[in-house]
Amino acid sequence: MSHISPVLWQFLVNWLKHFAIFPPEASTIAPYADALYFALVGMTIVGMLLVGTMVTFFAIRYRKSNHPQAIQMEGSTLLEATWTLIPLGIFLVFFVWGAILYFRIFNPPANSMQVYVVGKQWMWKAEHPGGQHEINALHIPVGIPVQVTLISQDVFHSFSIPAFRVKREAIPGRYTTVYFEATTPGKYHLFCTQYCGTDHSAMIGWIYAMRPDDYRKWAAGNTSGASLAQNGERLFAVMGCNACHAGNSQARGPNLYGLYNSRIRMTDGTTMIANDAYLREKILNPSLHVPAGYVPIMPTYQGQISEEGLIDLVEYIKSLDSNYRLTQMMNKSELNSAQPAPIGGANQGPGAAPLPGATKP
Ligand code: HEC
Ligand SMILES: [Cu+2]
Repeated sequence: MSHISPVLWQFLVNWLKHFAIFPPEASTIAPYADALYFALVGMTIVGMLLVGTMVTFFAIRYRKSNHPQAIQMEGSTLLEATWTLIPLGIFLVFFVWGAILYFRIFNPPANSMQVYVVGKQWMWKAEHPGGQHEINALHIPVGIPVQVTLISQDVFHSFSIPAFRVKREAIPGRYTTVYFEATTPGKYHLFCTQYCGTDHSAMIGWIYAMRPDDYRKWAAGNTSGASLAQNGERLFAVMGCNACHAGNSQARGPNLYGLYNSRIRMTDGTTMIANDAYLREKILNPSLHVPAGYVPIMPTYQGQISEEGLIDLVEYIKSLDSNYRLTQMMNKSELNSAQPAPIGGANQGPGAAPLPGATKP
């Protein structure tokens, strides 16, 4: 190989060594995604060899010198049924397999740790509910499911962590979520995989998957002093929301306590779940969906508040819900024990004093 330039050779060796095509499997779903991927590749290779061999074999066997006169064949139902039903069966196997994987990927456990990520030209801004802010970096604990709520402040971006086999669009004006559970501590690439302008290729960050203990230390040392909910509470007062949402009998707007994830009946008779998207939409476009029994007097805050501010407000309104608080506290107590406690069995930890009336969802 001496005729290859040594630089190129070094590059190739390094590239292969670091599995540039196949990043490490560092999340719980990575092996499942890879299994499906390799099965599809394997099946494609088998199909290619089968067809290729047959084409070559028949081309030689029935070449013109052997068979100068072509013979007209009529159809064979058995043959046609065979080559229809066998591939159909194979494709259905992959359909079901893919569907099962899809549900696994798109159904985060209810007690997932929440993180918000705002994409903008050209950076990723991550915000932890505890008030840790990061740019082009995201610290997470291993062994705990993490749900990232994504939004873009300008154009489409795509949040992709190859080592975790996850990718989700960050869309302007809409929350999307992606969830993963890291298995191996380490530093992994975060890419934007949607062309988003001049510096798209520089929109790269790092995921730091840490042992829960290390993560706790990092989180304690990097807090900005105020949690997102506390920032939100401040905004709630500054923007005058509490003038109408004070939660007392004179208030002109609905009480927001316990609102999160509840089912709201609208004036037009439909119902909606008060999820993150609903809360955000309500602040920007209040007259779009009006809860039954209220007059649409809430002003719009469009253009007066950044995506980060909206996240703070949403997180504040979420914190008014005792179920949400409880699940987030369960995560904290999981983090406090050196060994990640099994999901659902973690609410005996010191930080998880039971809330009055709180039930596990
Ligand atoms: C002028 C009074 C007023 C102000 C100020 C106001 N709201 Fe509202 N809000 C209302 C009313 C009335 C409703 C119910 C009717 C509607 O949806 O328009 C409502 C509905 C809501 C809802 C949906 C509640 C539900 O039960 O579905 C949310 C969430 C909300 N407001 C948040 C806010 C936030 C956050 C702010 C500040 C940025 C704010 N509001 C400012 C009056 C107000
Ligand atoms: Cu981008």
